[in-house]
Amino acid sequence: MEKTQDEKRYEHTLGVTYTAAALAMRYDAPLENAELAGLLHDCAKCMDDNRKIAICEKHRIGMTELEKRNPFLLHAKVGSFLAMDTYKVHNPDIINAILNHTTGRPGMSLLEKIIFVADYIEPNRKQAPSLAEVRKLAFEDLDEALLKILSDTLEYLDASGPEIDPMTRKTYQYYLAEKQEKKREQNKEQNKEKNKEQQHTTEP
Ligand code: DGI
Ligand code: FE
Ligand code: FE
Repeated sequence: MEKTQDEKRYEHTLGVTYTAAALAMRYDAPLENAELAGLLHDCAKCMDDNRKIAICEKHRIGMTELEKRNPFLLHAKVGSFLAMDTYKVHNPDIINAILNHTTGRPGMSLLEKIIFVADYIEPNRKQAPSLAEVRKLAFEDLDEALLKILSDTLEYLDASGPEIDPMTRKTYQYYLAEKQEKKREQNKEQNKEKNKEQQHTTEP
């Protein structure tokens, strides 16, 4: 990575690698997979836009019109291809973590979530709003951190004007719905417990 990335991007890459390792320790994910996915996640980031498009065309990697208009989004797709083709990584979970690290996707694996979150909170990041809060949250509740990152990112994109990949919204909606569903289940359980207690106290 040192050879294919500028200094700042390489620092970011190392930051994501050890932050992903720390999160893997916290959430019991395979450490080496987290480190390797972190190291490779932006391997196509410093590549010229035309080159990213050319790689997609040559290897028949599908591009949406939105991706063609915003080729930086392709660094995730091209990165996952290079991880297999150049770096000979074939673990599908690692490949997916690289592929989905920018927009996320509904139903992410633990490793995908770890890379997505580590990418946002690693120590060299300075600008995102609520960074201190998200950093703390990441080690308390990974899904809450994921949701907060998605909502902050969408808010920032909505305010600053670039085109939004439908997948970014879809991911946010999915995890918001998942949280609401969890809450409903919890309330149901609590009500059941309450009813039981009431029955006990009203029994003769
Ligand atoms: O490659 P990195 O900078 O380390 O991080 P990344 O791959 O997560 O890209 C971060 C940027 O991507 C951030 O500025 C928000 C932006 N982004 C995320 N989803 C979308 C998006 N940009 C556009 N235009 N559309 C999206 O849907
Ligand atoms: Fe990236
Ligand atoms: Fe990154």
